[in-house]
Amino acid sequence: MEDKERCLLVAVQLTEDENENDMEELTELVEAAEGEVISTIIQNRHGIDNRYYVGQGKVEEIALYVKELEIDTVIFNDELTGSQIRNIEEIVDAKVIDRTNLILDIFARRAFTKEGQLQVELAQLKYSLPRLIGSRNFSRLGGGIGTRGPGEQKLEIDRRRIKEKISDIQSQLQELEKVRETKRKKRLKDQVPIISIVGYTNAGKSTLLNVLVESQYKEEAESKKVYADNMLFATLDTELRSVKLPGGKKVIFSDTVGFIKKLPTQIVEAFKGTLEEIKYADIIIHLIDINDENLRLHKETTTDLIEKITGREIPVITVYNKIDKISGDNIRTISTNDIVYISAKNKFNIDKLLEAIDYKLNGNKIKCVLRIPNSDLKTYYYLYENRNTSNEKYDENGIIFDAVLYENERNNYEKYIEVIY
Ligand SMILES: Nc1nc2c(ncn2[C@@H]2O[C@H](COP(=O)(O)OP(=O)(O)OP(=O)(O)O)[C@@H](O)[C@H]2O)c(=O)[nH]1
Ligand SMILES: [Mg+2]
Repeated sequence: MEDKERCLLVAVQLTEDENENDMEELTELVEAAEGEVISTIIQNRHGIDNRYYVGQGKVEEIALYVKELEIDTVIFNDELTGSQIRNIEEIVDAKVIDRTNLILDIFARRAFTKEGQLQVELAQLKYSLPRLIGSRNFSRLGGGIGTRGPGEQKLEIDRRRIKEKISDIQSQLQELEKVRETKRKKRLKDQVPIISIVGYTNAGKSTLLNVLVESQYKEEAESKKVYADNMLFATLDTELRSVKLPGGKKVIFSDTVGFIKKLPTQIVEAFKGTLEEIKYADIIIHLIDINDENLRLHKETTTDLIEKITGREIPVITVYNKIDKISGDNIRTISTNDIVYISAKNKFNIDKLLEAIDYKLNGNKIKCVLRIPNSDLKTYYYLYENRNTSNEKYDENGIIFDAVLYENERNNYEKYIEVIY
């Protein structure tokens, strides 16, 4: 097995910052990029140093650490300018990358679709463009974290070629966007509501989608599952799955790329198409890991990004996940139609969540017995496909069955209703 890249993490702690938590997240990011964190340096400062990000003395200290601990890569917790990278590399004998670079690297590893790969490449090119001039070390980077992906050799070509490449990718992405647009229009025409599962990375979005798929598709369930794993940014592409609500109406659930604090602007721009899918949601499920130590901060990050991306008010259901990991008395877990507590892993309260969505979209339901004459069997077939029906019995006049109707459509079926429970 190949040895893991030995990484040293560096952050500046501004006054009253929550930087220690940041370092945990940066460590997880390094792990997602298959590197190993050897040590961590945090410097308390009032501001960021223009030349070195940390103070010059600190850079010299870093250089010593690098020698002593045989560090391959020094990773800074903020985005560095080209000249900061250059200045640090003059003192430190290791590859120097920043948080954005690291996230881009993880994205490059996880992009499997054509669109995902193009988006990552676009983000990488946009990141490298302002950092090209005078950077002596791009060719020295060799390989490893921060140099991988579709854009890797392109760092050496000149600005003009990069700009050409950027516009080429942008037009390819526009073509793909048209395909997406066509599909979206069809969904709108079919009036199938979209429920977008949104949340911080690793909250359990893909696991939730898989549980929904499992509950509804029998033999085909395996083939419809998406990738879920305990790592940051397991998902990069948007996946859509059709699911029936308790009343029988169909909706489409979407699972997409997770959010993170300081999500690089290059990523937000390049993944615009993917992220903007949530703009068309009828309901957003904001999924939160209830055990998250930085729950409040991560919740705010997600809420801010949702607002930024959608630019309009979309009903949100806040869903706390992984409640199997907390002991029973620690938390009030009374679910409502706005807040639902679930365990995607243990399939707990998934029915509650579906009920909440059904209620928000369609209102109250009534259970009734319907009698439909032979002359209007098409109404029965419609209900069979689009509502929950059961206990069908036929006689010479027609069909009698149990059905779930939505209160707001009761008038349409009034003449067929025999009993209301
Ligand atoms: N204990 C527990 N673990 C869960 C639950 N739901 C998800 N997980 C675990 O959390 C990890 C992340 O799950 P994912 O579904 O990949 O998370 P995600 O939100 O899709 O993450 P990204 O795609 O990386 O943004 C996996 O190891 C899951 O098994 C849960 O209800 N309880
Ligand atoms: Mg996922």
